Amino acid sequence: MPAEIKTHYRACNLCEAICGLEIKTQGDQVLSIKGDKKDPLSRGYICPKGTAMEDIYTDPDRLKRPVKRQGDSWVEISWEQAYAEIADKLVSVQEQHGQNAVAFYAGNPNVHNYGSMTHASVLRKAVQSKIHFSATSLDQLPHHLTSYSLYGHQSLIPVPDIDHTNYMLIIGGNPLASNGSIMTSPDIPKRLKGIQQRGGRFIVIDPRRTETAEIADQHLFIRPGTDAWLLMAMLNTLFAEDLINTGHLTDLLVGTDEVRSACAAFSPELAEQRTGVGAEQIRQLARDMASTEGAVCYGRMGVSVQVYGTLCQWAIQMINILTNSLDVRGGMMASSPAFGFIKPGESGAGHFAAFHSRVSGLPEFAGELPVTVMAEEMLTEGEGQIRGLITTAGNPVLSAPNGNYMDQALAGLDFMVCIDIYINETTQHADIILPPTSALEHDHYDLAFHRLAVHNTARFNEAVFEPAEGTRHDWEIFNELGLAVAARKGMEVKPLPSPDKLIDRGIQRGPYSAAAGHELELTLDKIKQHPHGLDIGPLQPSLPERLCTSDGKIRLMADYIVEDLARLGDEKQETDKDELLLIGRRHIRSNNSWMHNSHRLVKGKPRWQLLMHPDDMAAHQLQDQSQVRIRSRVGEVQTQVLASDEVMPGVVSLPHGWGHKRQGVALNIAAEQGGVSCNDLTDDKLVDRASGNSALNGVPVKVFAVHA
Ligand SMILES: Nc1nc2c(c(=O)[nH]1)N[C@H]1C(S)=C(S)[C@@H](COP(=O)(O)OP(=O)(O)OC[C@H]3O[C@@H](n4cnc5c(=O)[nH]c(N)nc54)[C@H](O)[C@@H]3O)O[C@H]1N2
Ligand SMILES: Nc1nc2c(c(=O)[nH]1)N[C@H]1C(S)=C(S)[C@@H](COP(=O)(O)OP(=O)(O)OC[C@H]3O[C@@H](n4cnc5c(=O)[nH]c(N)nc54)[C@H](O)[C@@H]3O)O[C@H]1N2
Ligand code: SF4
Ligand SMILES: [Mo]
Repeated sequence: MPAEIKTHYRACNLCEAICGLEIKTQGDQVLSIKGDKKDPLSRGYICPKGTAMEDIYTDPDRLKRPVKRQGDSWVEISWEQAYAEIADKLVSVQEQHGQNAVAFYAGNPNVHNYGSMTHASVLRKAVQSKIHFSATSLDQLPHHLTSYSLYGHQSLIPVPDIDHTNYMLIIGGNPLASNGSIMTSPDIPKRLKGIQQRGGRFIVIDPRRTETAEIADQHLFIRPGTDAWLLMAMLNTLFAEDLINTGHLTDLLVGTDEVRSACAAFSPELAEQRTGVGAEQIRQLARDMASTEGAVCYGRMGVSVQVYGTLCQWAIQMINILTNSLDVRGGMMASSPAFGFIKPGESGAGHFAAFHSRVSGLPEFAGELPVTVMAEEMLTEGEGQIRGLITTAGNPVLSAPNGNYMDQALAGLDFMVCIDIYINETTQHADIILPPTSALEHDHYDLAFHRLAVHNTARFNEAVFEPAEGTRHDWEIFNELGLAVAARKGMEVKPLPSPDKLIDRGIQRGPYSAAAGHELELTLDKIKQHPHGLDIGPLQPSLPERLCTSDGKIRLMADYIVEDLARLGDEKQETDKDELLLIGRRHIRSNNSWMHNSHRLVKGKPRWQLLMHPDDMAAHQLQDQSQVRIRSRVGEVQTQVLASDEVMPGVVSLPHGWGHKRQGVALNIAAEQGGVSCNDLTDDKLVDRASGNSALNGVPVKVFAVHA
């Protein structure tokens, strides 16, 4: 008799949109994956990656047992042997070279996996190293630093109230490809169209005419890395034209006059020279922000991950604050999640520059050093050199700047262990790989992204499939390896109960709990009764009560902003006519570096080529679709160029996460794909100096024809 057909509901955890899925299964087969129409947040929306959840589950290249390197090959070993050997090697490295000779790198999928978020601390406690890196410093670090210094907590990050806004300025974000970032907003095409349907507008500022720009009311090209000029000129206009309105926040603000004098020198005319956006246009953006009720200025990767990332994110907050767009309907508001609700006294607020990296002296933030120094900390000899590494769900060889240098650094380590499902560009350097179960095999509650959602909901889903026999979830690996390391050191570390129990505790202390006197009296059990997700309602103004600063005020200026403004003002304008500025690109069918082993996602025409403006191609005597060499300070790659007027003259675009032909990679479908790694060009010395975040956009390169 064929197995029974079952219907499961499960949120997708591949990107920040957290779409509800309806999954039909029979036995251990997936029959279909569709959007869950009853999910109050995603409303039935799904993107092509959602259906590829099946491919991760069935991927023959996915590891299910620990593997140990033996020369150029891998042998399966038992969990017990793996834990014992890892504990022994890690502790030996520490005994020989000190506690901090073992470092951690945590990649992006950790924040999409609640068990990793709740349990990584067990292993950290046992290892006792203070050297931590994560994908945060390739990404949203400027947002954390800005929220930490303005609002007193790194996670009190306001998000656009996209469902009620009447004017949205999107700078350096492409939500039609990314499905929204630091703005969990599934069904983004409809949400953006909704702005237009209520008579509002949205504007995109981007060096590329992106999918989002195509449907926007207006698109403005901007020279990469120059946004700070535009944003400062908008602030300048707000003061010059007397457009400041600080609404209900007025009494909380400290330092408005300092902001006024800081932007005095940044006129729209200067900004025009730097950015290529007309001065009058810039003034109009400022006037529209000020005159529209329910307006929001929002910036993402393009402005966060560039040389002025922190300054840009700070200026964006200033624009919202000074146009009465913060903490108001239709503006930017903090979400109110059932778990992880930030209020005064909440732990994890962050700290900044408590110590600095050994070689380049970049500051820590919240206990993490910038990834951009990870390789040099491994390759530079001396006390404090990193000699052992634990990676969890990360692929820095393809994700971090100067990938070849990273590759070299990992190859030289004394010991490396990876918690990962694949043997890829990074994990191939491991001595032992510990593979966790795949997403469909464990339960799920999104800890990170309800916190950044444009509408408050809560959703818990049971596992779709029983985990394969003898496998472990990420959280179990953290518990078990943590205990093994502690035992080897003769210390005691307690394992944590399963993640569902931990979040139930958090929910029962949260804003909708009986303890808080809320009528919902939420518990995890109550949330479980809503498998499509529980609707808790739209975003609400809440900031004055939730500010986590010591005096309950918002201090607008910070020293690092003053320093960065001086750096901006002193900056020379580039004059090398041969130089082009490299930017990234995301595509709806790709996800960072690790979804290229799904046939259904990679099929069709290739998407990894270099895009270049036809005028630049003519100036460089290049033919469309020909092979080109791209050279930067740190490296050179060869790939195919496509002529495209999507990118502005002077700019070239190459997506990251490709280039799977590196030796040792065991990803069969991915390795058949063309393309090179964009991060073999990006420069580990090009950083946002305020935060230490990498500058992966706006990298100077030269492009040459390849002659047969
Ligand atoms: N399909 C898909 N979705 C994803 C991901 C993915 O890989 N694929 N990754 C996920 C992750 S980890 C993240 S962080 C988010 C990112 O989400 P987004 O930030 O929305 O995505 P990007 O496509 O990187 O958008 C950055 C935009 O900035 C532009 N840009 C580059 N340089 C500059 C500049 O100097 N100034 C300005 N104004 N713009 C610039 C680029 O052209 C690009 O359009 O996406 C998430 N979602
Ligand atoms: N040039 C350039 N570089 C970029 C970017 C860019 O826009 N341009 N974007 C940056 C951004 S925003 C980000 S977030 C980073 C991402 O950088 P990383 O996080 O380092 O890289 P990912 O490609 O997300 O790799 C994820 C890894 O996790 C594994 N994995 C997937 N699911 C699980 C799981 O459930 N458990 C475990 N243990 N492992 C799992 C995968 O096999 C893969 O090895 O890349 C950054 N790099
Ligand atoms: S947009 Fe796609 S990848 Fe992102 S959560 Fe939704 S279905 Fe998953
Ligand atoms: Mo990211």
